[in-house]
Amino acid sequence: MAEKTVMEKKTRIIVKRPPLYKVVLLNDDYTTMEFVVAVLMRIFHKSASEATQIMLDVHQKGKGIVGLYPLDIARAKVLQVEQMAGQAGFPLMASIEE
Ligand code: TYC
Repeated sequence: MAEKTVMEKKTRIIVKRPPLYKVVLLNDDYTTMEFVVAVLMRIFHKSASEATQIMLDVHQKGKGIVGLYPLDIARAKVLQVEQMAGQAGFPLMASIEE
């Protein structure tokens, strides 16, 4: 029996990376340095030394980039920071920049 000829259309799959947004941590006068380091380790998976460096940078400059994430992840991180800070009674804030 003759083999069937199957014409297959080639499909080109384009995988687009989502745009990334900066999660920025803001300095304040009340949150303890120790707590900021704990937030950076817990929520942003930084090592103790990375977290300490970022915290000191934010403390000195007023704000600093913590990481780059797709928008939904960035929003979730900001909420987690505010939730963890609120529970501990600190005014620590984070924001998102393009
Ligand atoms: N400025 C705070 C202090 O002197 C420490 C601090 C650092 C707070 C970074 C917030 O994002 C921050 N205790």
